[in-house]
Amino acid sequence: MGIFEERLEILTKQHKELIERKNEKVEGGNGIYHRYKYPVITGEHAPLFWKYDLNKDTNPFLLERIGVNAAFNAGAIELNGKYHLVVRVEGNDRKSFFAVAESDNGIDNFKFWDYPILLPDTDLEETNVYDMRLTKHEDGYIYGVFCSESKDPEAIAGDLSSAIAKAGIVRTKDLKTWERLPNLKTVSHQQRNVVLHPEFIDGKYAFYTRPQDGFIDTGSGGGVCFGVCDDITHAVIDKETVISPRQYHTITETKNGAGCVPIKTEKGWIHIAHGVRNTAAGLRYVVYVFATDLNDPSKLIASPNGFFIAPQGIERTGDVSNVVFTNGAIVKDNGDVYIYYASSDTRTHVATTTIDKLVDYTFSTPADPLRSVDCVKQRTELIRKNLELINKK
Ligand code: BGC
Ligand code: BMA
Repeated sequence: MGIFEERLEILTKQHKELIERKNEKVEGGNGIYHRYKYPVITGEHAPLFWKYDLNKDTNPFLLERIGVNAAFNAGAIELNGKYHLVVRVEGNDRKSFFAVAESDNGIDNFKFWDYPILLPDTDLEETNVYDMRLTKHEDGYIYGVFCSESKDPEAIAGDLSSAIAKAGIVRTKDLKTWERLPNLKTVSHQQRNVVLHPEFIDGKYAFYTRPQDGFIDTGSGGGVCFGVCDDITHAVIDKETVISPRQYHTITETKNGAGCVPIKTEKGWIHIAHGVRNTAAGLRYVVYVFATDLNDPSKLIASPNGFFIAPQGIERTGDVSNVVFTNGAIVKDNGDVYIYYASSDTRTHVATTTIDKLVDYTFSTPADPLRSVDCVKQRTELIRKNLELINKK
């Protein structure tokens, strides 16, 4: 066997083993959700025919030609009984694109469809796209809202990093044919982490936004906002109201942003979002939860303290270390919940829970008392009650 055939055999075997590997639930944990032993999607899951020229005449050594670096920040949706992720795939060239990966059980055997999504090219300045949220809207469409990034035309000479982030909007019925709508317009010129609410609010489309002054700096942006628009085909939001604020010395101090499409429960809309704080080692991203009123999703009604998911073990390390981020969850009719979260801008994991546990977590976890002294009082109260119970026995 020549070098080409030998390599093809090894690579094919390794890829098949990875795709078919059974995942294992990690027992124990905090009771709120279960983690799994293996990530569900990684750059290695990309088919060989995405990366290699498989023609021996033009690639005699079977060298990789167009590498895939990472697979993370996936939107998620159940369609035809199957679990679908619209994954942010990043090439070795740092450009991201979207690709659908599908699984029968949501925890393993995720397989990419043959072709990535080719978005309609409506803006020649658009350089990168990422982090799609998939909303099954009551108007009958599945919407994808994502970040469309271009270089800031006003950046001073030599500044190659300043950029403009906008919310791109596409819609589909089958994840195969995508219609692109004009980008969302808001007062803020920077928008990342925008999510479309699944229901009409007083007959209008409603969005969760995150106004920012700069590309990285939130500046005067107060946190995750809520805003409505009349026409999704020319979406304009005139007024954004803060619903989950940034706060000093909390997990949302530097910035925060909506994540999954809010989950409707008997007690309110449950939002799974991300919060960021700055540290000497760079930004730390965690996932947190809040709830808003069923009839008025702009009204905050519950704020469990601290983070819901923070990076652990291998999750701490990657291209952008110390990051967990989520923009997709699937809720089954039987109440099972699959939360897809990515770690360190590198790979995608799943955490599973149920609606009942999520509701209990959201509405029975005490809020952050905001000051050390009050946190001690809060914990002391828990300890006192527990010791009373224990000593009674
Ligand atoms: C990256 C994103 C990141 C953003 C802000 C973009 O260029 O692609 O992953 O969230 O910058 O740091
Ligand atoms: C952001 C997000 C993500 C990313 C995170 C950490 O602002 O939009 O794309 O996971 O930064 O780099």
